[in-house]
Amino acid sequence: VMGLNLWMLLMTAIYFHTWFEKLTGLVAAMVGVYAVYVVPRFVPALRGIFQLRFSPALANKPKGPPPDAASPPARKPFDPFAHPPRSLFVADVGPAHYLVLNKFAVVPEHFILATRAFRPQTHVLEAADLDAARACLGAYEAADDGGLFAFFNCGEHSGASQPHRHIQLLPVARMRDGLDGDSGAAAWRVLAERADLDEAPFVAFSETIGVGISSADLHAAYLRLYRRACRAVAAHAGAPAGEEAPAEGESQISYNMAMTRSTLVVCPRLAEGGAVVKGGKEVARLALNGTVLAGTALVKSEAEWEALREDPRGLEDALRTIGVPREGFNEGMKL
Ligand code: B4P
Repeated sequence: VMGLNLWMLLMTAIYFHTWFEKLTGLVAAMVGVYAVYVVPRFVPALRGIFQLRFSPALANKPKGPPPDAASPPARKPFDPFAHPPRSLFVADVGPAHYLVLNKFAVVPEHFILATRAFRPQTHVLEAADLDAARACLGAYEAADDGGLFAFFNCGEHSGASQPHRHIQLLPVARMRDGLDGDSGAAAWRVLAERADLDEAPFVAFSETIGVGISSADLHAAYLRLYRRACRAVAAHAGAPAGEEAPAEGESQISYNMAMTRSTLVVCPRLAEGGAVVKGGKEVARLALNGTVLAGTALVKSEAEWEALREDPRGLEDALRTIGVPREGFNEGMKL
């Protein structure tokens, strides 16, 4: 009887633990509990506001075991988008995609568009991926005036961590919430849509996409931008212009893509992070993903946070190293 009681106690504990985990995930996703502070910072190179978010809680986010080439992992790594819990599942989008709430949301209502069947995150996007993202942007805009910012991280230098293909969606109004004072909130705009994107310290390519753009035209615009990014990386490395990058299969470069209702942007990436230097010493590394194209960065350590608050030029220095440097880029380079 005692054995049975212990077994029931254990099962009850596992049951509640699982539910607790799901519930905390759901609550975190809905309210964005991971963002503790948000401050707008002036970045002179962009002549505007760049927001910095501080989330020390994320520094302790559970990580998988480090890859060990000598002994392959005993179990397949966990894929959060293979069988999402019902508490995070939002809705199907067409036959091949669905929406799931981000379990580690920094901005409230951050959600994710994942492929139903596994597709590699490192492959060139298909027309159906872009169509599904566009459908989300359109549906959201009809319900809320702020619109959505969609981003995609591809490759080892892009900030991506999950290999199952997914495009992330952030409500613009929620990104504006919490900015210091009315002036900060009023001044902040999604970088991908700003005219001074061309003045960012890194190179990014953009095209205007009309509301009624066809699926084929949208995919063609993406491929044009992706290929320009591939050529920029090759030119930066001093490599001769090779063959055009294929329209499918493994991406030739790391990049971030951003999509809004009016703009599509591809930013080639050469490094995931840039050094934050204080008093001539590197105090931290600022890691950046596709949210950089919204005009925001996430900081996880106190040292990084303090260094960047004291001297926002550290942010510019980091931005200069994550991609193909803007300085001198147009000189003698034919894209
Ligand atoms: P990836 O493309 O693979 O990587 P990422 O967005 O850079 O996030 P990463 O996982 O590296 O986490 P980080 O600490 O840098 O996207 C994977 C996505 O799946 C992430 O959104 C992740 O949270 C989500 N996910 C993982 N496990 C999940 C699960 N079990 N169920 C549901 N979703 C799951 O960043 C932490 C979070 O902060 C990320 O969401 C990131 O996108 C976001 N973030 C980073 N910079 C930000 C900024 N400036 N503003 C707002 N949010 C920001």
